[in-house]
Amino acid sequence: MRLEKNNIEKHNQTFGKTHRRQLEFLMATIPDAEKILHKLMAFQVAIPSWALGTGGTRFGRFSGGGEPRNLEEKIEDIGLLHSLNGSSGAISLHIPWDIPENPVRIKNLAEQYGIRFDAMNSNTFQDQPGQQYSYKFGSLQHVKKEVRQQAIEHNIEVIHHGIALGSKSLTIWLADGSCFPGQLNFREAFHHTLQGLQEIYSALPDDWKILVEYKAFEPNFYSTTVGDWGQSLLYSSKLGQKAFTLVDLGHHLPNANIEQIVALLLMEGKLGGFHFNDSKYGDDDLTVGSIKPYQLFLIFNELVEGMDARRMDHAKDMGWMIDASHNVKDPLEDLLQSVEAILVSYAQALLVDRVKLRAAQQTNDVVLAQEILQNSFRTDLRPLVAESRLRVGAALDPLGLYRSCKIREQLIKTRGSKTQSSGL
Ligand code: RM4
Ligand code: MN
Ligand code: MN
Repeated sequence: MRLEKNNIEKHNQTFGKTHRRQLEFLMATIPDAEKILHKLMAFQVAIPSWALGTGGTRFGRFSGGGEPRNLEEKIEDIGLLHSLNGSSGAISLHIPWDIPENPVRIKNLAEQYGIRFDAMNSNTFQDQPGQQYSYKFGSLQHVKKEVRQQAIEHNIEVIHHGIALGSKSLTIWLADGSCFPGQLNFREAFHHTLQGLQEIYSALPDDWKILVEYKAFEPNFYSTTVGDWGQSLLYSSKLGQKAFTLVDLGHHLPNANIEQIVALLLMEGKLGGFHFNDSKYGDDDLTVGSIKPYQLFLIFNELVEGMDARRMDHAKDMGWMIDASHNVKDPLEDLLQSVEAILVSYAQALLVDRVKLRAAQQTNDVVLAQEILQNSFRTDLRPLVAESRLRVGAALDPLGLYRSCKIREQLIKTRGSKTQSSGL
């Protein structure tokens, strides 16, 4: 289904007066408000094709109704999100969960919704029907050459799917590792993995990037072969200029200082992509900003600072994606909340007075430095984010409009109450 333009216009008219009152104050008190607005309008966050249905844990999955049954319906759902918030104009595909059987048709369909293809994701963490060798003991790290070769070929096939769709990057997340001491020779596992990545790298078109994602644990619980940002940086440095590290917020050990990791990776020119989610414990994949919004702001603060230092384009020079699992919420509502949290934190980071912060740092004024950061974090910039939506023709209150239009009910009517999407 599509959201009619006049539905959005009516909604924006109804809430326009209150919005203008709230906005006026911000515009009058923030000198750079217009600049921030333009950056917000340009910012797009990719939606993963595997997160449009209900997710689950290994204990169960409680599917909702109206889930997309194929790639076309997933694109339709992202189209809905994008028309509501104007910031979800990209999709990230996981192969083989979402193989585009007819890439030309899929590409055209996405274009109709204003959606482009962000990073492609390979999958060597599950065995697929008909697959010759098992990944039970890893893929690129595997002790057997034929298993490694199969994983390499899969990744090259994913690159080819991506080329047909106009994607420009490949994200590799490996579940490789070991569950028990003694199971693996760490150096050998590293070398096999590096060799595999090098072969994949050599199949990469010149204008592509390869993003090496790390994760501390799960599904392996003793060691992970790309376990942290140091290991990922080692691989991406050895691979070359087209290789970067990808940070997924849920992939660290508890209390890791992710903002510092981000700052140093940017300093090295090696941060290429980002997966947003939130967590209390590990890779919980909860709604962005739902547990630790201050940490999200601090991370954005370093992203803005570090990208500006390298004169990077915030919207174009990084792969931004949500990587969450929606186990108890309507996936589309959850995604709307996540995108909102991302934009609010981004706006707050743009608000930080960098000149004053630098002066406070240089005089060791710890108190003032904290005040500067917290002043930005505690400023309610939601009206500015809403204004950026208004200016691109999206809704002032995407979640409110989603509910008042009864979108989920309509999706259930057309797709049925017992559908299940491919994905996690
Ligand atoms: C992993 C990781 C990857 C994602 C898979 C589904 O934990 O976050 O990015 O593709 O989950
Ligand atoms: Mn991820
Ligand atoms: Mn994850």
